[in-house]
Amino acid sequence: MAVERTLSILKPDAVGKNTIGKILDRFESAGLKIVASRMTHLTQAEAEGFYAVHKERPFFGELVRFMISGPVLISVLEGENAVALHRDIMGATDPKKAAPGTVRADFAQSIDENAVHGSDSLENAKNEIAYFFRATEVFARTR
Ligand code: RTP
Ligand code: MG
Repeated sequence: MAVERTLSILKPDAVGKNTIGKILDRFESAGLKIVASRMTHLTQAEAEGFYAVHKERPFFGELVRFMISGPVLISVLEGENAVALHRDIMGATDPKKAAPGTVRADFAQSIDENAVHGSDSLENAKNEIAYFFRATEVFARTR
């Protein structure tokens, strides 16, 4: 397996419920390293651009409104098989269908407010990381 990087966003519900540390602990405990991280409050244009792939879907307006409803914590996670590993830790999109012990089962309320975003492919991860971080803001972890 190869070392990969993936983009993780702790969404406004997770930040609002003061569960940043508990969720990041799941990622670190699984062996993923945080190699970049920033708290920000997304603008409407940033959220629309980030989720542009969904712009024709009926939930797009609600998704963007939710994503700009409060600050988010955007991180780059690095590790073996990071894209799929992070998705496994997150659990299914709908928390009612998410496996026990996953972040969405334990911290999310609904399919609309589901605590965390994770890149769904290596190619999308590269694009999503570049959307939010300059190369100089992502750090090698050598110790
Ligand atoms: P994410 O992109 O946020 O990591 O979530 P995901 O891959 O698990 O799900 P995706 O299909 O990419 O959908 C993005 C976000 O849109 C909302 N959604 N609502 N009401 C619905 O049927 C529906 N489907 C998706 C969710 O908040 C989802 O995280
Ligand atoms: Mg997605």
